[in-house]
Amino acid sequence: MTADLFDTDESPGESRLVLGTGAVLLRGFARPVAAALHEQVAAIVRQAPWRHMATPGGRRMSVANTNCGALGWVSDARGYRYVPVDPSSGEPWPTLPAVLSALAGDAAAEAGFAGFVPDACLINRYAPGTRLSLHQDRDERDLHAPIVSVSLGLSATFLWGGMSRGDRALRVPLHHADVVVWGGEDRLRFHGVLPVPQGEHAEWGAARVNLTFRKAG
Ligand code: MD6
Ligand code: FE
Repeated sequence: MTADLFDTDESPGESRLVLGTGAVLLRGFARPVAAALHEQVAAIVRQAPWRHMATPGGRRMSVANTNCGALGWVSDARGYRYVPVDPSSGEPWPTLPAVLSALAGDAAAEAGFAGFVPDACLINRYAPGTRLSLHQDRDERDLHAPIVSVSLGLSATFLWGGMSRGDRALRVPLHHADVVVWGGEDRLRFHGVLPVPQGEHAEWGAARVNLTFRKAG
């Protein structure tokens, strides 16, 4: 299958693309709260600024990130894990704003995961040219909870792979305000992001920002 299959003009309004038994892309789902998300992310970044964490192998991650919520995802020489305190400041991560947790809960319910209450929101920022290589998300304690992923700013191509790293990956364009929810049988799918194309977004500038909501603890 090719990306072109999905790369249609679906506006106006929303549509959904089923990616698996436990995974769905909700096009434009975050649009009603997009301006509020921009304000809230700006406030979070004032408290817990963007940083480039070190990989366990000692390289600098090209994606910049920060967190909000009771737990934040960090990477360093000791590995990947969730911690309650921002290692850069020694302070707790900024609290998860209500507009963010409501969006995550609504999207999860829309995808069939009622009652999702995230305790962690990882916020990734991709400058043009930045990519995220194929990986699985398995640092969360409870792999039964889904993950809700909100794309903001510049568009990018999402790689939606299989259960093994070598499985062929589907290329799915993700645009501003798109939300992907996945859990269940699809929770451990390999996934990644191709290098983000150059561009300028009216609200977010030359960046793609991705929020992933998890139940980490
Ligand atoms: C991104 N997202 O879209 C990277 N992981 O920028 C992820 O790595 C991711 O979107 C788990 C669940 C949803 C995701
Ligand atoms: Fe991931």
